[in-house]
Amino acid sequence: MCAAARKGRRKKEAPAGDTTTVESRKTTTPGELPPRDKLFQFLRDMLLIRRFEEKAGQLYGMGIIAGFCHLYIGQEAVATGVVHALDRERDTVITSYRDHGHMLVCGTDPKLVMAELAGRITGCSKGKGGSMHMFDLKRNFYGGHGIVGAQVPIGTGLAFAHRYRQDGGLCACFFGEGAANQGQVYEAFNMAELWKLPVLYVIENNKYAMGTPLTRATAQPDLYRRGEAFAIPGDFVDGMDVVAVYNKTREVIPFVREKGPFILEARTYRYRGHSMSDPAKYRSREEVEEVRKHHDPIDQLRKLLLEHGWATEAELKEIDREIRAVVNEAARFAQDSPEPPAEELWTDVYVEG
Ligand SMILES: Cc1ncc(C[n+]2csc(CCOP(=O)(O)OP(=O)(O)O)c2C)c(N)n1
Repeated sequence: MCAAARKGRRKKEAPAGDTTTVESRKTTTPGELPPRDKLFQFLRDMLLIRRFEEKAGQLYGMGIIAGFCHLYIGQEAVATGVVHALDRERDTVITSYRDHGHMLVCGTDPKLVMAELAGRITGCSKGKGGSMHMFDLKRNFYGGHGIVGAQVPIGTGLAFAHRYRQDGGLCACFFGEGAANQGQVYEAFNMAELWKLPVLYVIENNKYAMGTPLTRATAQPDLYRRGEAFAIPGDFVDGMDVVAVYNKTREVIPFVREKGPFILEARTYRYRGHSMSDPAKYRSREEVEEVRKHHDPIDQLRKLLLEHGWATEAELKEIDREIRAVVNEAARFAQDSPEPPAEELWTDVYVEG
C-alpha cells in the first residue's frame, strides 16, 4: 500500500508547478504565530548563527581556521525552527559537516565551537575534530559527519536507542538534498519504517550539492516524497521562514513520537559557496541576490516583528550588537587558546593496529 493510501498518514499534494525554485517559494507564514518571546529567541539564534559564520569566514581568510569549513549562512531558519520545536531534554540531533549552526542552536557555547574551528584544545572536540566533526553529548548533539549521508543510518540508530530505552525521545536527522540520493539513506528509511522508529528526517534542500544543482542530479525533485516506497509520509516547508519551519515541525512531532518516521523537506538556500574553497561560479550573482533581498530568513523575521509592533528598530539593533559582542568574544577566546599538545595525538582517536 502506498503512503498516500494510509489513513491519517499522507499530507496534501504539492502545489502545481515547480515548487522547488527560489522564485516560487512562498514568503507568508502559515499557521499561528508563536508568542513574541519565542520569536525573539528565533531571532537571537538565527543572528548568532549568521554573525558566527561571518566571523568564521573572516578567520578562515586570515588563516586562523584551516581545512574544510562549510558555512550555513542563508539556512539559519531550518536548524532554528526545527530545534526549537524539539524537547531538548530528551530529543537528539545529528547532521552533516555543515554543522556549526545546529550546534549553536542546540546551546553549545559559541566559544567552544569557534575554538574547535580554529583547532584549539579548548574546542568542543579538543581541537581535533575541526569544522566537520563537532559533538556535544550534554546537549544531545551527535555530530558533525563528513561522509555524505552517513548521519542518516546513525540518526536512525539514535531513534532505535530512543525506542529501545523507551525514553519518549526522537532523533532529528538533518541531511542535504545531495545526500538524499545516497543508497544508505534508503536502507535506513526501510528499517525506520519497519520498526516504526521515532526519527524526523529533515532534508535541507539548499538547491546545490557542491556545484550540482538539484535539477541536474535528481529525477524527482519533490524530496519529501522520497519515503513513499517505504510508506514514510512527508511534507515540505519554506525553509527560509523560521515560523513555518517551527510550526510544521511541531505539527509532525506527535506523529513521529507515536507512529514513526516522517520526512520534512525544508526548501532553503545557501548564500556562500559549498565550502570556503568554492567560489560558486555555477550560479549567478543575481540568483543569490534575489534570495538575499526577498527571502532572507532574518530580514523576514525582523519585518514580522516590526509590523506587529513587537519590536522597534532600536531594539533590533541592540540585539544585533549583543550578538556581535558574543561572537567577537568567541573569536578572541579561540585565538587566545593554545593548540592541542603533541600527546593529544594519541587520545580520543581510533587507531587501527
Ligand atoms: C560519501 C561521500 N561522497 C562524496 C563526498 C564529497 N562531498 C562532500 S559534500 C558533497 C555534496 C553534498 O551535498 P548536500 O547533501 O546537498 O549537502 P550540502 O553540502 O548542500 O549541505 C559531496 C559530494 C563525501 N564527503 N562523502
